Amino acid sequence: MRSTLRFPVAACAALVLLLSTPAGAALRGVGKVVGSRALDDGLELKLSSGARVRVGFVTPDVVRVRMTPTGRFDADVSYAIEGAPPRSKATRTKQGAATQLRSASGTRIVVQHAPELAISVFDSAGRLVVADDPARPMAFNAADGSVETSMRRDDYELYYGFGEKTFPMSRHQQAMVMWNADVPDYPAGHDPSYQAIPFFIALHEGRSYGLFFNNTWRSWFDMGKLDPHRYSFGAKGGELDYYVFTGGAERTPAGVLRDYTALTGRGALPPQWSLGYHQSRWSYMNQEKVLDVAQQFRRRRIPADVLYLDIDHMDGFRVFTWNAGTFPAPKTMLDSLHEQGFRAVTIVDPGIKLDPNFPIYQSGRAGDHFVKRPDGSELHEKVWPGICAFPDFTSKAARDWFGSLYRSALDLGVDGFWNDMNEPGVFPPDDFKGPEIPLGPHRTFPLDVRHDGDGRPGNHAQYHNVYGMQMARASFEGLKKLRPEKRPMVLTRAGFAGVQRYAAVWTGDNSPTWGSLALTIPMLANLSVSGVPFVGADVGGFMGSPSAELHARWMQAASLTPYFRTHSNDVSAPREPWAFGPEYERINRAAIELRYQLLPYLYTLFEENERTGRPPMRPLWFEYPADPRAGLVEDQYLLGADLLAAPVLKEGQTSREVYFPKGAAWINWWTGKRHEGGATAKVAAPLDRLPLFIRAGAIVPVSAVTQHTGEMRDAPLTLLVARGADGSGRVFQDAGDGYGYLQGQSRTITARQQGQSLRLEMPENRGYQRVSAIEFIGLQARPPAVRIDGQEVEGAFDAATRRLRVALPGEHVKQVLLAD
Ligand code: MIG
Repeated sequence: MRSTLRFPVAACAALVLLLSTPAGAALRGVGKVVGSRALDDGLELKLSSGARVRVGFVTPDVVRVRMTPTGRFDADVSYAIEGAPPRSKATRTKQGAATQLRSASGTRIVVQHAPELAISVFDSAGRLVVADDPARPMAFNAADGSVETSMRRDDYELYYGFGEKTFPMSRHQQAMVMWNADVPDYPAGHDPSYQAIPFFIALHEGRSYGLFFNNTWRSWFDMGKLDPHRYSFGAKGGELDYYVFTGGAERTPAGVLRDYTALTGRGALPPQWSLGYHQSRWSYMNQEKVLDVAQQFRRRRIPADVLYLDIDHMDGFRVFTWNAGTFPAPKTMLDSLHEQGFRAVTIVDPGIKLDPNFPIYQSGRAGDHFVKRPDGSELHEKVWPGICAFPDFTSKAARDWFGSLYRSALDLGVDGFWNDMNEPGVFPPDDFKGPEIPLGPHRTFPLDVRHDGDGRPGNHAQYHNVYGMQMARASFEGLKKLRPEKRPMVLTRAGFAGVQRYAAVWTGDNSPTWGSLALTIPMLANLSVSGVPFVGADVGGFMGSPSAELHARWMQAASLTPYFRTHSNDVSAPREPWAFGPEYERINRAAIELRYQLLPYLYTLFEENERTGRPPMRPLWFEYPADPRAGLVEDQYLLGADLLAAPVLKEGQTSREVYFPKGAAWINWWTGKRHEGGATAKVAAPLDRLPLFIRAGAIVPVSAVTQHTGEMRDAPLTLLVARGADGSGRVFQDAGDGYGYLQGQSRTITARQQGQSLRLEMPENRGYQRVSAIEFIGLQARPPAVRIDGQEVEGAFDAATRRLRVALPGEHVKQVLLAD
């Protein structure tokens, strides 16, 4: 009775509101269910407002909700997802004014039909996952196309992910906007940022779920900022289309990310060289300088794999050209780099110079590949080359055309590519009168320009957020077509959900400040749990010149981040590892050497990522969701499950507090000292050392230091065995490039320690790094005897580091025993 009374009143009020306020002001609830139709995977509902909702299962543990204000659903295609999302069978039961949908795993959706539609999701153990907030039902504004919804929030629920955000580790009680923006010199808290990924992982009482709002329009999340008892999200257009990842029975963050990346894709294994050290600056101005930098690395014995050519290598900033004055012989230069074991990456911007004599402009125009204004004229905006036209990367034809342009660079020998300015970011026009403000509308395309949308034409407001990701896709797919036997190396600044399928991501123009260094951990860790494994920040801070100390600490902090590149702007002081004098050269070399030692481990983590979605760089809570203190740690990160890095992030510090997550014990990499989990300790952090810990029980491969990855094949490998708990480890090895590994051309070494025994399984070695030694760390004292397959051997014990090193006679060894 109450509901039938209420409904007309609400409807009248809405009508009055619609009539009496300007168009665009009225947000109205979807109303109650007035009709429903069974679907294999769930239900389609007709709402009293005219909206329609579909709710059902994608997989038994993943729920999808779609709401269209118009009553018509869009074609089910999305840039975030390859192909159509799967559907999974639902069993329906009617329960009074509600319908219950049950999946094969026992996950349940309860759909309440009246007084207003309300959806809640329960996991297979019957625990509530998410529930619509009845006080703020799913709603839309028919006049401006916006959509939104709200969920009830527990006061202690934390949220992570959201792509690239400058907020603290947990984003509870933060409000965020998804709108890719060029934001040089961004301070903490500046939002939006270069990348929009409308996905988060929630964590409460040790259990997780994930939510992905698959909408490319300008969107927003309020995670309890306005009202701590609810969170809300919405967008300026499109459907309210979201997925809830329950995380299965375990409800772990890893389970959530597995399911999210099963939907939006995983980063394919990168070429091994791209995990080495990258040295960049804006710009190495001529080929002599590039070769000089390369030679210095080799002469000074500082490992490095990649050098970068920023915009000045081009002829008047025309993409895919070379400045004939400063780079007269790019092929000779690239050949010389390759001989020294270097790879080269060139920058590729989206803007194509409006120059009737520029063949790439001509072919783009002839092929009709450029973004257009509503009147059909080519969009012209100013960027580095001057006035430019811009490929419409939401058109397959334009992507194919742009991808084919990489041929000339590949033929010369360029190894990888760097997509910049693809938010897209543009300069204000010459006649711009307005104030030049950050995030001003003049910094990107006008919202009414047209995009193909792969056959679903729309304006820039709809496709802005995928422009950069589709540029990365054009690059990736073009490279794959041109060099099918190689893994493409693409780096992108802008992106959207699913960008991990195409590119590595760096966090743009950060600042040379201690605060900016500290921000790299929550930024990169949250990007990682947003499904993007290959992430890094410019070492030293892009926007100027760091002190020698800040730079050295930044090198250490970044040395175990997945993408490790030093880069700086055009007015900053030189920043090669030797630029700060001999003492800092030694310190910086040590940071890079540590990176090269751990490359086999990092590579194995990338292989794991491709199979499971678990990122190489992990926030502490990701591995320790049940430890409430782990959830807010901002200044430490895990590399895989086994290494804990606690970089120094403050000036002048030579020791720091480290929190050891509960559920494991940790052994100091440098001293062998053991720390119990669930406690904090002060540890030494001299200027030349990254505080680093290995999990007791872990087994981690460590390579001899090489000068670049091309030398690694011949470098011996040590298995570092962290004592103090049982456990296991694996090492994935393959050719380091190409796709043979998908056909079984690889091997996985496994090792397991149980009590005093270490068991090894080393499949036949078809030309990979050879395991030549075992090193035990975390020993209390020198063990009385060591036996390899029953034979007593001598080990070398270092009392200072409590490490025992045992050489292996060969890879046939099955067991190493530490006798009591
Ligand atoms: O307007 O290519 O973030 O890494 O060095 C600046 C010059 C354009 C911004 C990138 C930065 C790059 C710079 N670019």
